[in-house]
Amino acid sequence: MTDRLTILLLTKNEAGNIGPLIAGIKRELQSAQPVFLVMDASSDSTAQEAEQAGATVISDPSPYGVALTRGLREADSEWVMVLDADGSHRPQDALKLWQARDEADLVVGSRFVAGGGSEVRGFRLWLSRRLAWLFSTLASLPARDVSSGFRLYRRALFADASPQARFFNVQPELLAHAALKGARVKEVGIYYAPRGQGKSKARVLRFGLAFLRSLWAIRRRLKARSST
Ligand SMILES: Nc1nc2c(ncn2[C@@H]2O[C@H](COP(=O)(O)OP(=O)(O)O)[C@@H](O)[C@H]2O)c(=O)[nH]1
Ligand SMILES: [Mg+2]
Repeated sequence: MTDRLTILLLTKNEAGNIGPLIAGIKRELQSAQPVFLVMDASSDSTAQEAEQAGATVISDPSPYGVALTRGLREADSEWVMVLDADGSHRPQDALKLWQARDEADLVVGSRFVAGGGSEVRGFRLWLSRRLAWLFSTLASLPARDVSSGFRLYRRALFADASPQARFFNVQPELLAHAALKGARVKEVGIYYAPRGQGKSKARVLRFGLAFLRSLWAIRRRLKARSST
């Protein structure tokens, strides 16, 4: 079967990173024969590089969260794997997520469980840990690394997700969607490397506030569910 797995990549100026990433995943996931879908918001040659590597490219200038939700709808395979296209997420970990899918509806690649780690230290790691702590204290989500963008989704349970989140705060919102649907969630350790070419698009203040807004909305939704 060739349409079992779609690799969904969100890109904003990842020329130099996207080609080697697709080649690496093809190698590691050879037996799954994945198809590649790229939601591209770039002004560089990312789209051409992705097409040359064999991906279908949809040009969409939307922010990350909006593009991710659209990608989950556009893919039509049983499973959709999403990972960053900047070299931070490694093809060998993609195989780990794929192999963990039995009896799961969502597999989350996590820096904060056994076998996981991060080469990126300092403020960004501190912030991810604080977010993980805040969400686990104030909203009981089914994974610890709430902001991780490395995931394998059983599409049938997520194609109808319509999170309000526009940025990276879409990650905890999709975990809340999983919780509300009773989806089975597994976390597996992944190693987070520094990005390859180019610059991060994260904006700490803007995205931090968006995460806090999501936290409150998620708390309300999960509480309303548990009191019914
Ligand atoms: N389609 C799309 N992709 C984006 C956007 N912002 C970031 N990305 C991609 O999302 C992934 C993670 O973004 P990145 O800048 O590395 O964020 P960081 O890892 O938090 O620093 C990368 O593959 C980016 O190219 C966006 O607005 N639209
Ligand atoms: Mg990155």
